Amino acid sequence: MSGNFRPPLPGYKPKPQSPTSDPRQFIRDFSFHNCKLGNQGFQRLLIQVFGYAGHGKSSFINTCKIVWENSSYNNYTKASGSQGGDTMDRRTYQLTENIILVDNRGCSAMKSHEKGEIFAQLANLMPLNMKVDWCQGFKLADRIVEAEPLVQPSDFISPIFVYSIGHAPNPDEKQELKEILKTCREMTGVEAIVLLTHKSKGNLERAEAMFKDMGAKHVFSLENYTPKNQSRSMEVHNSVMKFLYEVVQDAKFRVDYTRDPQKEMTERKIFVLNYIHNKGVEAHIQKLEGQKAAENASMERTMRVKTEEADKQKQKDQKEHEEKIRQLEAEFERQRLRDQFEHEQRMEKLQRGRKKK
Ligand SMILES: Nc1nc2c(ncn2[C@@H]2O[C@H](COP(=O)(O)OP(=O)(O)O)[C@@H](O)[C@H]2O)c(=O)[nH]1
Ligand SMILES: [Mg+2]
Repeated sequence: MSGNFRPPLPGYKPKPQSPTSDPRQFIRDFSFHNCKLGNQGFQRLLIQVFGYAGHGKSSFINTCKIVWENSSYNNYTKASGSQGGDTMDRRTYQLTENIILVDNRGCSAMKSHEKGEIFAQLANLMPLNMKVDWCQGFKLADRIVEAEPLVQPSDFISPIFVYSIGHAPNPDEKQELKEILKTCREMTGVEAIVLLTHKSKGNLERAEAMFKDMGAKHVFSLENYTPKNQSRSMEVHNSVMKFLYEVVQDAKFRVDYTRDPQKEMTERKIFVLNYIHNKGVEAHIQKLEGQKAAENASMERTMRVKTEEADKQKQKDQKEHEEKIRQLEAEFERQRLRDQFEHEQRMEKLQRGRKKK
């Protein structure tokens, strides 16, 4: 257990934090110290925002900050103005004394090594406020080990998967989304909360049904504040407050039971290292199978070329043979005609000789 563990003092009564109190106050006053069993070693609640690049993670954190600070539009996260999104590092944004929003680096297509990176960030195995470089296999495992002194088991993770409904996933992408949510659940022990952005850009009902179908328990949706959409909206404020309230309530509920942050961190590390290892083995097998398939294809090509050449040669031989036969037949015919002519000549000469006699 972490050295930060603080059991409740004798006679200590947690501050009343009933879900019926004012949501803003409930969120602001939230502290793991006020949980039924004390903080059990947890200090900060990390709202871990993850997902594909360009789906609105940084804009969502901006939106949360704007709503929480009740400020006018401010690009706290330097969210890109372009469609692709451009967050290359893992940055933290303080919401309250004990709640931190984490803007993780996303990726455009979840190639297997990039998925390892996503899960390493989500498991909080990568340092905060540092650049995230994508790398594969052992390099990622090495970086996880190097980062050990920089990461805090006392950080409690709430995974938030951000997805733009402006994007209609094809069956392969749906399968991938399912796998990401499943892996997140297996690794953190909780369902990721799904946050749908670009609310007015697609079919909201269909997107909600799709994620519910994939096992998501909580699906929120909103239109983020962006440079093009800065005007204050009651709907956005209500959505963000509802979202934050749900996240905090869920964290509190989970820490009201016996927990061990250090053990959980170790388990997450083992999970990610196994994930990286298995993906490495899969990639190696795929590579070998690819090489075998290429060799087979090359052998088939060679065989095909040889067969074609043999067929061509056979056809050529056949043609030459036929030509020879034709020449022989022609020669034979000529010879026959010559013989016949000579025979007729001889017969004529014989008859002429008989007549003279
Ligand atoms: N219309 C609309 N645009 C959004 C929304 N969220 C983000 N954007 C835009 O989408 C682009 C990518 O957003 P960004 O937050 O940088 O994505 P990230 O890569 O996931 O952090 C930017 O141009 C944003 O202005 C949204 O809810 N609605
Ligand atoms: Mg970003």
